[in-house]
Amino acid sequence: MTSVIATNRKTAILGMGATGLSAARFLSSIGDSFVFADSRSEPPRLQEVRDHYPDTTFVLGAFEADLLLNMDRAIVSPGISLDEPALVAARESGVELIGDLELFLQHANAPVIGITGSNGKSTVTTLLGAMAKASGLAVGVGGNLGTPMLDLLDERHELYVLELSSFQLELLNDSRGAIVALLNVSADHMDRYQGLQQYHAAKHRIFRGAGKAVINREDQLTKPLLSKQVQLSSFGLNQPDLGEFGILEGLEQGYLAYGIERLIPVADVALKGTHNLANALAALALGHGAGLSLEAMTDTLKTYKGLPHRCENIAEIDGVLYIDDSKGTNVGATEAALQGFGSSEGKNLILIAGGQGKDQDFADLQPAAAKYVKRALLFGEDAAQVQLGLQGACDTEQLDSLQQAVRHASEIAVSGDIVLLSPACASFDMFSGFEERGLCFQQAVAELVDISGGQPCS
Ligand code: UMA
Ligand code: ADP
Repeated sequence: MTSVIATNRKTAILGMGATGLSAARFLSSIGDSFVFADSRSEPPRLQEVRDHYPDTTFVLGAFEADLLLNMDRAIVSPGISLDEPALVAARESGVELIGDLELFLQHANAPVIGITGSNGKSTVTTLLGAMAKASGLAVGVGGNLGTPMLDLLDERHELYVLELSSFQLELLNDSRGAIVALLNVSADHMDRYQGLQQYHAAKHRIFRGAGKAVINREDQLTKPLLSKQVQLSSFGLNQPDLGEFGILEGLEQGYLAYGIERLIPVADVALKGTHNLANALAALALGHGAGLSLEAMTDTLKTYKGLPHRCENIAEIDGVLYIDDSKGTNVGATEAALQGFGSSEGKNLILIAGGQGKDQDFADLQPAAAKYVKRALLFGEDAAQVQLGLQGACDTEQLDSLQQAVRHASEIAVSGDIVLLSPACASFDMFSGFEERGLCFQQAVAELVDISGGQPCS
């Protein structure tokens, strides 16, 4: 932990989840006091937290509009909308609103890499973390991915790699010279934002005060509006110019390259799927910007297989491959999975999708569904919305549960097909998160293996 002097400002921590608790640990470690507030009257682990901070005031239940008016600042958890009347009133009366990211950047004593985008953040973050480790650096890896960033602060770290969500970026004003990436932008969290423009603006805050920025040259929405704002480099699946990362000699037989320098054959990259080549190139561009050796990075690409529930092969039964892409929680992610596994020789995918739709437009899946999906099996709260969006593109059917969808998929799939769970939706209507949903899929597939035989994938 960094040695810092307490500020003695009247601080409120809003939200008693992972972020709020990490902020409490951090403030306690520097001797700062704080007040906790949560809009739930009984947040989980309340008693344990009260016992841990016996002198702290807890304000529980719906936020009153004047909640923060006698505070100097509030540390706002990412799940809390800045449109909350209490936060609007606080801003108007000059109370400073910050996120854990601001606090982190104020206290980090090593270079910081920040990664955002609608999809691929966790993959690029963990891949880059592994590359940094392979380069011999003591690296802290976390953020939206899991370990809250304030828990990563450690004087021994030589580099930090952070996954950043649009929510975490909403309060960022200055990333203090961080190396940042915006991987791609497609609609997500439309239940929180007034439209794509507002979401896009939140993502673009990552460029404020950045030292270097990596963007996706095939996605215009990743380009900073003021391009002179920051030193730029780019990645893309097309041929790179000098100083850029890309692919030479085609996706099938080609190479990941830096300008005209071939770095590694596509075939040697352990991560599968076209979108993962883009992720690999983004990680190379960021690592290069941070001074990691190209050799250590390409070695990592040969072994790094990716995180669970992201296009993970589960089993092959009677020639049918079952893939768990439970982390495909928005239309952009599912579209990438359809493109990545669809066959150019005819429809080969049985898609399992549905859950909480987050006000997305599922018609955006139509072109890929029309090309690759034999039938879409839909379940969960917004199954009907997904069905409506796909109408005319492929056959669709609603099922009562994920287990039922898997069983039904096994009845209609023929050898050479792929059964793909890529829900394009959040999971919270039926599961505690995408992990539980993915495990439920895997369990249902394991039951099929027991009944029909087949091979679990290693
Ligand atoms: N709360 C309120 N009022 C509200 C909303 C929430 O009081 O209006 C309280 C809840 O009662 C709860 C606490 O705030 O006690 C939860 O805070 P939070 O929703 O900000 O969540 P944390 O537990 O702090 O977790 C957050 C991220 N969650 C969100 O952004 C919603 C976690 O990302 C992240 O791992 C964690 O910080 C550590 O950095 C999760 C996520 O779903 C995985 N992220 C979204 C995504 O990836 O799409 C953005
Ligand atoms: P995030 O952390 O942004 O949610 P992940 O790396 O966890 O991203 O991947 C989530 C899902 O997004 C994957 O399961 C896959 O369906 C899709 N995906 C991953 N990388 C990309 C990419 N570069 N472009 C589009 N979709 C992607």
